[in-house]
Amino acid sequence: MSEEKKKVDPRRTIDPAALEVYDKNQGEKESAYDRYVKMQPQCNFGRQGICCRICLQGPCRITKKADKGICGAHPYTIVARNLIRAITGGTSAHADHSRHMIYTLTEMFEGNAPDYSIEDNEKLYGVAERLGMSREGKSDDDLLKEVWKQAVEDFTSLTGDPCKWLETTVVPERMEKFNKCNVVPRSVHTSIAETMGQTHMGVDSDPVNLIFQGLRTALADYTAMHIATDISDILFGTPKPVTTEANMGVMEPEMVNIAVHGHNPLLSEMIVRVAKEMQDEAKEAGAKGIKCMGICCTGNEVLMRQGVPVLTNFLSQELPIMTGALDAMVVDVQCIMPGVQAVSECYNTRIITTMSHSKIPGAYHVEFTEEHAMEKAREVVRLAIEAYKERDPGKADIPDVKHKVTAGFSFEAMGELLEAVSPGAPIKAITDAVDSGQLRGVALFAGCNNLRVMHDESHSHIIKELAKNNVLIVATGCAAGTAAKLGLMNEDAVEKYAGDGLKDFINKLNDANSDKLDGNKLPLVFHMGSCVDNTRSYDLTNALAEQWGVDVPKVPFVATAPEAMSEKAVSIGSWCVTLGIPTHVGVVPEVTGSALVNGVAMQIAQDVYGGYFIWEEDPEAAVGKILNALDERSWKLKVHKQVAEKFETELSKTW
Ligand code: BF8
Ligand code: SF4
Repeated sequence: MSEEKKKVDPRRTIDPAALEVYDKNQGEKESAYDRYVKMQPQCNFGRQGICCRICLQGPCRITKKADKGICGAHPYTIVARNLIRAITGGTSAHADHSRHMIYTLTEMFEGNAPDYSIEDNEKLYGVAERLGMSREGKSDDDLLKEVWKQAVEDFTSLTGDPCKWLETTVVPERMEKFNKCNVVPRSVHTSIAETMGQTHMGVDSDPVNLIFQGLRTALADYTAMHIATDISDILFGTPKPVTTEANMGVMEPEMVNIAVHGHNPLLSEMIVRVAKEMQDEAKEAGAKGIKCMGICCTGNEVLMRQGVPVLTNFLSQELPIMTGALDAMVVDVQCIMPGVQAVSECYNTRIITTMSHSKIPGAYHVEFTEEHAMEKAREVVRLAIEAYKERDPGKADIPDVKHKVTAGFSFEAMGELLEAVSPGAPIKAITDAVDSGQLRGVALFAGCNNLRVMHDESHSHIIKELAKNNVLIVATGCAAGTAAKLGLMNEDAVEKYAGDGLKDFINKLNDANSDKLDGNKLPLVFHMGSCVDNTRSYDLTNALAEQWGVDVPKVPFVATAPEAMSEKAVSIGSWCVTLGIPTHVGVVPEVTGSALVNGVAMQIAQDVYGGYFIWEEDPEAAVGKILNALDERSWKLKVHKQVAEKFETELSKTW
């Protein structure tokens, strides 16, 4: 290959705002786009998962000459261990987030978190009821304490009892399957510790046993995520439809612009609240006011509950700083590129870290505490106002790109919308539409951005094509970020991209719900929240299974992570498969070095759990494979229903 051909173009995005900022700064300030090019070519051993660094004799790389590690580990052991350690990394990150939510409740009960309280009693009642707790004779605080106790138990138990959050959110057939396959997690922390122990040098070398432990850990991940979402809703409110805007054009040259970035809503919720109170302080500093906006999943959290505009998603997180108009970027945990600090030093942006275990050298640090949450939030906003005073107004150059966004579709909000067209059995609105052929199924867009593929392109292409083919689309995380930034999360996109069936389905919902939408209409892509909220979409899948009276592997529901990047995406994908969902990943993970492990992911998983992975990097080909997966399920469902009717028997439980 000639040198010329090997060159990678760093303009690896289709986001017009990102491209504009990148082009204006090219060569001067480095971003991930440039670093990706410098990193080429990347190591193929790592890419295939056949590099082992688990003990200090390594790295052991599998080659034709050396077909086993120094200890004798086969490639299948090395690949399986690497894979399940990635699942454990993701689970640990979600557990970190979820544990923080639980810890905040602990502090509340002890009177050490005065700024937090129960915001959504109905959600508390719903969660308690699901967990089998009676409300009788209990105050809300008592009930919350009981929920908290169960959450602590699900996190720490050493006994064989299944995690309650898992057991109570899946159809019984799934639990039977998990019990049979011995993948029921004892608790979140136990699963993490078990996997690290099991993958230590010289412990488990059986790839299937290792993978099953990985799946147990993935189910622990699901448990931790569901707990995090439930507690967030109880403390901050369950999202309802809300309309705002997205992409870098949401910054305003004469405002104090603050981006909240990361994942944890505990501080960002407070920042958004105090920013509303501190408008006068900003005005005294010469600004017109304060504008908060979000990046990554902290952004999704405050978008869903407070209608805070979306600034950008993961891959372009350094670029808003390069506009010269961003006064502060407040970060908590996860998916924060250390690179933001170096860029901020060329401008007037203050990077403010807020968590004791997530610091960046050179950044400001305002340590968040539950006890002084509002006070800390004020401190952060004040730093942003100070930065605004020093900003050179002539240098702010904001791309004129933004789109209307309607978000806020929690499982409960979806239920309310559907209830209006199908009273008493809301989910039937979807199952009927699939049964009649109006909808071809449901697809969840989840996951990140990854420079291995063009930023935002796979998301946007697959969304448009599935919509054209009448697939109902829900989204979370940075996939939802793409849809928001590129104008796919509003009513105009329905007109432009939806096939006739999907259009009719959405319009029927619009007509029945006009009172709830503040004069707006429903979007093409329904935003279900941050990555941790992927469990909301599983609640939807589970409700579909219950409505049809089948196990999840018969439900025409597909998950897709076209631009997956993080270990969290690996753990989410793994629980999706274990819970029975076909899961497309648009960036082939590091498993191809073992035909056995790859085969388990793509085929054996289907035989055992009903869910399976589809690796497909080409977005066009991915559309075909996703539609096939949906069609196969709808067809089987129809055939099984016809057989049950004809012979007056129960609906077959197999898939
Ligand atoms: O948890 S989608 S890049 S921000 S990991 Fe990260 Fe991926 Fe974005 Fe949210 Ni999820
Ligand atoms: Fe090599 Fe085995 Fe050590 Fe891995 S555990 S680095 S394969 S010797």
